Amino acid sequence: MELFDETLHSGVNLALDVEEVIYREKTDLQDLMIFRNSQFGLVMSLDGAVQTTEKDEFIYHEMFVHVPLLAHGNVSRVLVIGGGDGGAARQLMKHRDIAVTLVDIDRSVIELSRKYMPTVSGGAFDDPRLDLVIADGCKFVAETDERWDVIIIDSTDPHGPGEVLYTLDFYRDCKSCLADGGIIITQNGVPFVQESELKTSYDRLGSLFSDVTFYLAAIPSYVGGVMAYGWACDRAAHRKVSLAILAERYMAAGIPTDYYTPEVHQAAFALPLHIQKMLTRKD
Ligand code: AG3
Repeated sequence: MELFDETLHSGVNLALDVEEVIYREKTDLQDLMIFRNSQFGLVMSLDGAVQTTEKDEFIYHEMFVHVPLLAHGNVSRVLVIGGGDGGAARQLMKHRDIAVTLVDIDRSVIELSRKYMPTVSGGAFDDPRLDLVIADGCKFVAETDERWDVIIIDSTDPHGPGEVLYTLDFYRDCKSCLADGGIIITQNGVPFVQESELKTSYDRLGSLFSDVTFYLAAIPSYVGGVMAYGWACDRAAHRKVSLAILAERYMAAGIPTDYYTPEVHQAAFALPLHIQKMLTRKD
């Protein structure tokens, strides 16, 4: 059987059985593959790195979306940068009274995800509350005059085309299109194997925002342990919302989930000491 061999991190490879290749294409922008694996179901990879799998995407996307939305408590507009598979968009559509702008650079990711992995986006791209923009996310945030309550940066890792989505300039432009009290959430890699990425994001976001931290979730197809989401805002109260209030908001929102609970939300911000020690700011 063919083996998918992810070589994203030096010295550690993730090998997945390829039961069937569903689609493979090298686009102008990236090398995309969709294949079937017995544990993860359908898997989408970009440039040799697992992006989304049918079986565990709910963990990644629920924590990406419901944590900032329920922490904030009054979100009406969300900007997603990347996220062309539609997984974050599907979670966002569970919330009432929401308008989403999704900006992805590669239309083929969206089309292929809709076609071959339809459960990931679950109809989000047909929802009138979603405004799809095919554009470079960096350019988009630099040029727009609009404002959003939450910005979700659902990027690839900081190598190749995704690298610009980790720069100080990009974070600064994102900040300038945040509404008052808004929150930015980033995909910040697996700290055990991507320590320098974590430190760099902490320094960059920390130079722009007063409340910067990370929260964690284990995504089985992202090798190396728990993954970190970056959290940046200027309103510390969002992070200190009580369990009772989170539970109230969760009930009121009426969102079906399989990973997220208010307790998991709170606990995700507890950082093990070795990760806290990575976060020493140099400014
Ligand atoms: N965003 C996260 C990709 C992380 C890849 N890292 C890895 N395989 N260890 C992908 C987009 C999902 N919506």
